[in-house]
Amino acid sequence: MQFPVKHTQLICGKHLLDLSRPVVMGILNTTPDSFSDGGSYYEEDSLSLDLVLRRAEQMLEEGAKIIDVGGESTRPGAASVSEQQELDRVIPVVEALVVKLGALVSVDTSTASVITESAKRGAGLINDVRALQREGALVAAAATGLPVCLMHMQGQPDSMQKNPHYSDVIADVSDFLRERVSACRAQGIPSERIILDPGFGFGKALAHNLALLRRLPELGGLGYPLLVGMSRKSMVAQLLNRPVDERLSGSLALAMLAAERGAAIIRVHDVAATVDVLKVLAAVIE
Ligand code: 7PJ
Repeated sequence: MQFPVKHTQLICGKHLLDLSRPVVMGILNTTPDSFSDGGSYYEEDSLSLDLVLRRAEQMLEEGAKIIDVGGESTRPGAASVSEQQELDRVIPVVEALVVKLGALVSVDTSTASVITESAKRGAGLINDVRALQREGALVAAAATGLPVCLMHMQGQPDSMQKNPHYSDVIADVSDFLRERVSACRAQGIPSERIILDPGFGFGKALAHNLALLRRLPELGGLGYPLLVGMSRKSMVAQLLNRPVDERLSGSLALAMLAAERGAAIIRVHDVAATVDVLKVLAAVIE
């Protein structure tokens, strides 16, 4: 089996991202209330750039190729952030990671101004759980010239897990992603700069998440690299009944299964362990 990615080299600003083998994206949340690593970089009540830098450096040493910086928690029930709060949290972090570590930084945002400002500070990838549907986001993303990750979500973060429903989850997700690809292309974003993500846990019951994982190759068939994020999510809890700090084995199993089914970018909290798993997989697949 080959990893079925059509575009194996993604130009992310100054970085060239090789996707001929699955790579790890390390999660760095600058929110005080994210469900897993939230608040870890706060001293008293303010975000410590020093702690953020140390964590990012560690993830890079462990083999992460991308650091995904987020300033808005999309966890169900999370406090909403203002545009200014998001800018204040994200932009200094993007700048520090670029200048001090030379990292390939992805910004997890739906906000036009955060997209624009992050790109100015050297971010290499736009990762939007709302697939550039917020006002101004698509135009802003197109203007950066950077690759974009378009994710599927049903509903809105505060209510999406209440009663997710699909007639056919694979068809619904692919139809949505295809529509967003068209919108991007119409705005001048070339297909070489598009990444797709089924959005595990975003308006999906366990059965939906499992179906999407099982049938991930069909989404790969759309012709774009796939990014997946299942790390420590509630699907692991539902399968294993574990609290958030005991979901490593489950997350690793899901990472392996996704990579084996063609995922190109695996978004995780536990970088070192996931990199090991992917090395083993690559050796077997060769
Ligand atoms: C995802 C994300 C994901 C992409 C989050 C969490 C929630 N971006 N941002 N895909 N999840 N592309 O990490 O649990 O699944 S935030």
